[in-house]
Amino acid sequence: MGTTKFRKDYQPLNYHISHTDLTVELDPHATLVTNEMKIKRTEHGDASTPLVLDGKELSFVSVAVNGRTLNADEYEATPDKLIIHQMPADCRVTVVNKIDPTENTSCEGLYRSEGVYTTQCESENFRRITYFQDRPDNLATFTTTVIGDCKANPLLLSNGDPVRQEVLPDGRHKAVYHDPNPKPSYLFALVAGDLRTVRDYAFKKNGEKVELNIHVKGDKVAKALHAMECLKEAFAWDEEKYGLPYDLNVYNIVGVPDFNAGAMENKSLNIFNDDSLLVSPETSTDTDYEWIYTVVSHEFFHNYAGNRVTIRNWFELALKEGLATQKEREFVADMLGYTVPRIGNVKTLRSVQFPEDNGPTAHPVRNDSYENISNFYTTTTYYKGSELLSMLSGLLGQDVWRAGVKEYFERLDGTAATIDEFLSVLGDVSGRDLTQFKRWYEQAGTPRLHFDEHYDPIKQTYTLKVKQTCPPTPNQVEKLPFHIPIKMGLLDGRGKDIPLKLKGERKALGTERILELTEQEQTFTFVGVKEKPTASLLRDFSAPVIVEKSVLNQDDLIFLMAHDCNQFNRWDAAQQLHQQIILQLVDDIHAGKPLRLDSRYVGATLNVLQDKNLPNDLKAEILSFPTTSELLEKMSSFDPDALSQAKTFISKTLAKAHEGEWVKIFHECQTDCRDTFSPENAGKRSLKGLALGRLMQIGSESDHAPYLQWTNDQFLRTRNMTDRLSALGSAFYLDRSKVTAKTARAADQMMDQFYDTWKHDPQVIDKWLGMQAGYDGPDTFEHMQRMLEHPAFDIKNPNNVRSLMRSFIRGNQKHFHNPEGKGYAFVADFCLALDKVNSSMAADIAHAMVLSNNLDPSRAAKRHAELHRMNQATLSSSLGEIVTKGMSSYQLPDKATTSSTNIAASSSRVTALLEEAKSFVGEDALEDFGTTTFVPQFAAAGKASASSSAPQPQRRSKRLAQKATVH
Ligand code: HT7
Ligand code: ZN
Repeated sequence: MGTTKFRKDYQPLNYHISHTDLTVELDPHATLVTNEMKIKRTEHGDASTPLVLDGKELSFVSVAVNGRTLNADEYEATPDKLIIHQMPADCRVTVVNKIDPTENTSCEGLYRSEGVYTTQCESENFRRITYFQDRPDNLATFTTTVIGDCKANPLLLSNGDPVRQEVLPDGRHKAVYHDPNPKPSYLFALVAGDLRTVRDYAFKKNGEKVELNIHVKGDKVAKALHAMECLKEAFAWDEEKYGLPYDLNVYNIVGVPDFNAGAMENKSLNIFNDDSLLVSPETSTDTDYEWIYTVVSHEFFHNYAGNRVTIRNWFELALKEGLATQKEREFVADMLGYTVPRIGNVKTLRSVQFPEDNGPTAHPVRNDSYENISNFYTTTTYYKGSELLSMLSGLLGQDVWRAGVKEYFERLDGTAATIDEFLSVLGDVSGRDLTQFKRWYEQAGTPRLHFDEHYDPIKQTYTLKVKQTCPPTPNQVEKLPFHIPIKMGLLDGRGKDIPLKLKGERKALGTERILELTEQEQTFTFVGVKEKPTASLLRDFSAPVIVEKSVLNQDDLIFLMAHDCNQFNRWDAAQQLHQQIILQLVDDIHAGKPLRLDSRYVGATLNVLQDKNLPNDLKAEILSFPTTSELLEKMSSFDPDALSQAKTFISKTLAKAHEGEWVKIFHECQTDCRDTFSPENAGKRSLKGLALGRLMQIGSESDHAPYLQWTNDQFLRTRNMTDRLSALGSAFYLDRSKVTAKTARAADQMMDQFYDTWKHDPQVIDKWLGMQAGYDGPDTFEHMQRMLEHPAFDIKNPNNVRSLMRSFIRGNQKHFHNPEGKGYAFVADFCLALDKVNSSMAADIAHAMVLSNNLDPSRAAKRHAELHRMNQATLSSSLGEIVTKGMSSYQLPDKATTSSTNIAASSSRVTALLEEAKSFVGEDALEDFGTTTFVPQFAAAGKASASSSAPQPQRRSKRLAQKATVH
């Protein structure tokens, strides 16, 4: 385990590296790095202060100061540190070292991916390339010379604008780049390889032209066109909405197949995981298309949020990540619609971030301590961080919010900023005191709300009492009240919003407003309320809270599901209802009672199915059940088998009850242009996929139903990957012990055929691996073992690992939580092997393994035993930290109080946050295939909305409407 670092211990730099001249002579096994730094002592150091440079696994060659090579007694060099004892106040330090990019399988520092040299330096991996003050507050300009073989590496790239290119006499060539914007080392990037370029241009408002390049392997060029369109949209949007024009002449994106995350925002040279960049209708789902909007824009928005204004230290990580995520969400809403992507965000919060906030590794959005920074890329940092900014935007109003953000970038341009500074600028611009709001950054844990209501028909008043609490989290027992915005409305008996006038106000302020809860307990009294209303609270999920006590009974939920003008709350009412019904069924299973569904519930879902005004994608979301992860966290006795049984029962019963409607939908939602992406087509395919999944529930019981045939036909005939996968999943995810032999055979045949057709395309094969991970049969573990040994699976490829293993843990909970602990043992063995290859990915998988918060004592003991076994081995520090935290959450049975409180979740790491959703395939797909299978269950994005009331995709401006060219 590393040592703990504390925010309070931050020390400013003793020396400042202001410029770096870096020469990288590429060689597969012995790349030579020459790093000449201009260094000045700051006011914090003196003549006796040594210069301490970070390194990691470097082969030191030499060091010189002002051109004089130092003697061995003048410095200390190890693979991980370089210390120079006597430093002049102002000098040039030249360090030479060697690295081996081919043997580097960590996907950190400089490594090779499919023969292409590439880098990943965030957080602390520039030190894997050369010795440096590898911390975000050392801002330096960079001139980078890349030297490589002309044939193998015709394209040489680094940050900034190209300065010159030259062919050398020995068959190599060199390219020089200069980045004029001082930047921290984590934003450094270098790429060299044989890549083709998709080129286009964007124009700033002032008429300046910017070259946009996407560089990929030759056979992938066509798949990069959608990303180019997204980039152009993001480029124009940021200048239009926030007044932030791009600041260099070139913007490069490179796609590589081996990458630990979704993408990286290196200044003017973004590096992307192929899977977050490349799409085609034949090989990609609608969610993949939507995902590209998310990731491309996220990285683009970092150009200001993190690059122009960076962060003082890693404790401030949420400053840049929260902001990039918040802007990406605004952008996606403008491009694809608001409600359904918002639903995706909330599912992620509830399935992953809330458990994390509830466990032993819970941390405030602005963390105060950490051991391993790479374990700090959590859903709390990104998604809760972004929620805080959405709340601010709601409280200040969008115009003031945007003006405040712009002012922040202007005032702090070229500096390494803090969350305090950000809030102070927003406070200045808005004139609001944000002192209490800052507690959201300082206090971990998810606040709980208790609502009570009282209607007085005589006085015609409606009183809403709200109480907030927040459970203790590590090192934070007492919590002060949060500033919680509660967006709300009140519905009359016909489902119309009534005017809202609080006691003491002169007139009603519209029919929707934000109540600001700032006390522990507060009462809001509305006057002039002529009938008892139904409260629609926390519209659009206006604050990341858990409602522990609601004012709504099942009739109210059914009413809101049908009438709430806030589409998000229609979905949320349905989710609460599904959840209550499912958890009741689980109780009935435990009590041995016969299972049945309440006719009001069956009727309410029929109404949704038949509602002509609901957009297809939203309909599919409303009719889908909460995720298994979310439900497992809420079960009083943890029982994935019973939960699976209850979910199967409910979806089969509803399918039978509404068979005719589902059949109608299946036919109505056939898309005309089946192979293209558009929000409208995506909505249709989403609902059609759900229809097929539900119908196959019926079809799997009898060989006479036509649905297996429909599934087969759709699978064989479609040219669209969403349709192909929804057909495949509808058959493959069925519980093998319950289906006819014909269905099982057909499912296996489709899987084999899918592999044969697509084995040349790694992106599609990742989908196949993800589906294999959802297999539900008596031989699941043998099946998973076969997959690990399959030629399609390579442990060195992070996408393969995520597709197979994370999908198994997250999407196949029934088998992952096998009562004998086989799932935990299987994952533990895998993590031990992976740790030797890629420790960040090993930590990521282990993180998923320890996430669940609510295991029964027997499973908790089995998981603990596996973590203990892992801990006996020599682990990397990142995996070690997760394992130790996972173990710390376990209390020995004699100390345990109840099954739900003795085990706390451990979820400190989401290495591949942006990528996470992409590989998720699993059990939830069983009944919700069309909707949830490829919706990012654990990441920010959701499905596009085809809603007519949702903002429509912006028209592409003429100046961006030209076609990309290939070079
Ligand atoms: N800022 C980037 C984070 C990132 C990362 C973190 C840990 C390990 C590998 C990584 N690759 C990229 C990505 C982003 O948030 O945009
Ligand atoms: Zn980011």
